Amino acid sequence: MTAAKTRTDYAEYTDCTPLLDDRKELDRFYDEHGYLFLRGVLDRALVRTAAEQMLHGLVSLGAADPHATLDEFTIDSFEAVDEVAMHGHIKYDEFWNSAPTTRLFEQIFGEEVFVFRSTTIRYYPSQAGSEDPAFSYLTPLHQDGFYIGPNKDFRTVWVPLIGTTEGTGGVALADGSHRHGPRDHVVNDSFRRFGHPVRGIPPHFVGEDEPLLFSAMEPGDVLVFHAHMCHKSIPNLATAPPLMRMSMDTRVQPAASHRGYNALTPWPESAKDPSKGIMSKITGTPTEIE
Ligand SMILES: O=C(O)CCC(=O)C(=O)O
Repeated sequence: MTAAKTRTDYAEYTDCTPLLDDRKELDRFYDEHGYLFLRGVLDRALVRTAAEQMLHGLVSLGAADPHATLDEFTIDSFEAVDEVAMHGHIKYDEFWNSAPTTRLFEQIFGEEVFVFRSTTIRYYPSQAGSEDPAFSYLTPLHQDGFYIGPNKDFRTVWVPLIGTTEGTGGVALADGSHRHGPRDHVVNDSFRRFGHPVRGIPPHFVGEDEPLLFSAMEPGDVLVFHAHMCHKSIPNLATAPPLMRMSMDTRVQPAASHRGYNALTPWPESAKDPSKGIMSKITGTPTEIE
């Protein structure tokens, strides 16, 4: 069995901000490494608004103290909060499709883009002091392209709403792992979506030459990665202070590309539709419930 990695085992993401105005170098880095880490490029006021909307949602649903502030608040449990109701509080489509965000996405892609209607919102409290930590909502190693399609020319866009630290965790990327294309995913009972076990990549399927990367991020930073990038959640085990991890992620693709189920279906709609198998909720491919 492979031992769990400690935080210090992660190398840092490379800061690609200086490449943003250099089309050739930006594309060269993305082709080689499968990601772009850009610092301070999103409109901070818009990020702050989304963070406040998330806090407001948590207060409205009784999960956070009404006097809470973004700098110090926490909640008891991610799973106890009604995730579908939370989606009604966060105006992420306005955020993703705002003029400054669109300009940035077009600069990254070098062409007009379409932002998926499905966004995942994450408000994870620290489980550092918990006697029985439950992380089944976190993602094991996987490629978004395994779940999402049919076209694989989308990129995942991952945005922290408040600062992330080594303690609060976030997302770890296996550097350059997109270059080998799709990998086998096996059923993993500790990874559940909509209450069902779903597939992930066993850690030994990722090579020594694909080191896991992770860096703390600030509001305004963005991480963009390839549909075949192997990546996984890093749990929130923050102490002193036990800060929340608050982030959201969506997928963005060239405007002219085919639009699959995930591109066109808001998350709450797919989560509520009992007629679809778990895979079709995520991918739009009508396969069996696992
Ligand atoms: O934010 C996380 O914990 C994981 C993100 C992820 O797996 C994804 O964006 O596909």
